[in-house]
Amino acid sequence: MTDVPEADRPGSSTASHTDALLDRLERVVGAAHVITDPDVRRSYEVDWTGRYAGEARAVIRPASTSEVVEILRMCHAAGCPIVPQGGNTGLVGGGVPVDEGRGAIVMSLRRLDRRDAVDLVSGQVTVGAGVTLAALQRHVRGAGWDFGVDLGARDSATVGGMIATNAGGLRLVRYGGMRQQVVGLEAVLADGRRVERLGGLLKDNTGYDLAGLMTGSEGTLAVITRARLRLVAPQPNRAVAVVGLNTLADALEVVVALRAELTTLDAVEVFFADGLRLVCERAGLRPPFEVPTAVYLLIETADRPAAPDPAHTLSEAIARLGPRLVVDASIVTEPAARRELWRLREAHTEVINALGAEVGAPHKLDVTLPAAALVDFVDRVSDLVATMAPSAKLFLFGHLADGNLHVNVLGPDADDDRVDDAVLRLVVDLGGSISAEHGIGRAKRRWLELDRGPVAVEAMRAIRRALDPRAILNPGVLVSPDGIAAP
Ligand code: FAD
Ligand code: 2HG
Ligand code: ZN
Repeated sequence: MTDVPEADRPGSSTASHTDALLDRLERVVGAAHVITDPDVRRSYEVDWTGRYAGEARAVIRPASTSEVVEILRMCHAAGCPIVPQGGNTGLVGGGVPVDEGRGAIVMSLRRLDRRDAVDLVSGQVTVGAGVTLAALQRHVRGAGWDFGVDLGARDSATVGGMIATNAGGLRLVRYGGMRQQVVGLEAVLADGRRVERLGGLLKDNTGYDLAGLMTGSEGTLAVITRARLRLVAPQPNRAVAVVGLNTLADALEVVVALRAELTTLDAVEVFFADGLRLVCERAGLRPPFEVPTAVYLLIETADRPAAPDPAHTLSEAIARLGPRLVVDASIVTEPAARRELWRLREAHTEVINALGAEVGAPHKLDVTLPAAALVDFVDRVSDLVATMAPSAKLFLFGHLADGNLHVNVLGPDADDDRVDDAVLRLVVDLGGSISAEHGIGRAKRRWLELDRGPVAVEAMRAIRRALDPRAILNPGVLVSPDGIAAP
């Protein structure tokens, strides 16, 4: 233990001691933005799936970088853990306080929602960490640009959270993930010192890439307060197809062929018959074909306004694949029809969560496999779950062009991770990654070393120790704080 002033330790013997830090924090952000009422705190304390929950000493809601600086200075001096939180849509339990044991404060960054004018010359924009993805999209589209990352949680997920998790999403095949969009950052270190590089320089070889390091750091290295983001040209000429296939191997053949043929591929998503059935039942959607198929691909192409008819180009490409591969296909261009097809894929997460509310929260395993191992993985993961947890339900879907599958298992208790262990070991054995896009959080910390090896994990720990020696930033997340002098 390092020297935490007695007066600032939560659970100290007198109530006034417990409140001293909160009193000082109230002077920084105003009493209305230090939330201690358990009913109001609750939505900040439970993760989106309901699998991870804890109790915060308070929720604090700063409105500016300078307030974040002051809060961190005080919490650092007091040795009080901070859990940074954006939209709380993360799926690995990294944004909620669980078993901290040190009275963590949740710092919600949502009020950092400033949007600067789009820089039309560079095609970049600077925004606050609390801006939601949907608000960012509206903002930049209004200025004739678009943002390269999109995901189903767009109405709540924030830019800060997306950078902290290095979110991937639905358009990675074309534009890359968050790391590829971040041109610069402003962030506040654990002790309240601010680092900033928001000039938007595309060429900038001046030492370690701090923005790159913060991207994917899951709130363990700094609190991200602002970001400079690269924008992309809008591609409004869109077509969406759902293609029915017999096997995953056929689907992979289709992906290879379409990638070679179409330069306009925006998304290539996969789902399976049982997931589609659940989505149709629970979200009231219509299946795309009269006769179900085993595997479905959702494909979107997007081009500039003057480009040739996208539906024609896509349907010709699908027709060339032939009946050996394609069992059925439906192609649409109208926005409402496109949204309807997209719902078949995007609704998977919410209907699985709704089922989870009845049978127990889903175990969400977001993994990447090398393309050559995907078919083997799907066969083996199905056998594995059927053998280890015969009454469990398994749903698979994901971003096929990226080799990224979302393995959702419903049935095992929240703290029974035997199936998780077996699935993640299989992933590593097949040369994959235990986290494709959601991060490690609390959910996968146990398996980080299995995936990355002891040397890489020790290097991560050393970086963490250097930037946050008192381990106040998200202590239970990503890499074990062992070896760090904990307050
Ligand atoms: P939170 O959940 O609040 O936090 C996530 C992590 O980031 C935590 O560790 C937190 O401590 C840290 N953090 C948050 N803000 C900051 C900050 N300002 N500074 C430092 N650390 C911070 N993810 C994908 O990658 N691809 C998808 O396609 C996708 N689809 C989704 C669909 C649905 C319906 C849902 C519910 C989730 C989906 N997600 C997806 C997961 C989630 O939306 C992303 O992980 C997202 O990036 C989280 O953003 P957030 O603002 O909600 O972060
Ligand atoms: C998606 O691709 C998200 O829809 C969520 O990454 C995945 O629910 C999941 O497992
Ligand atoms: Zn995903």
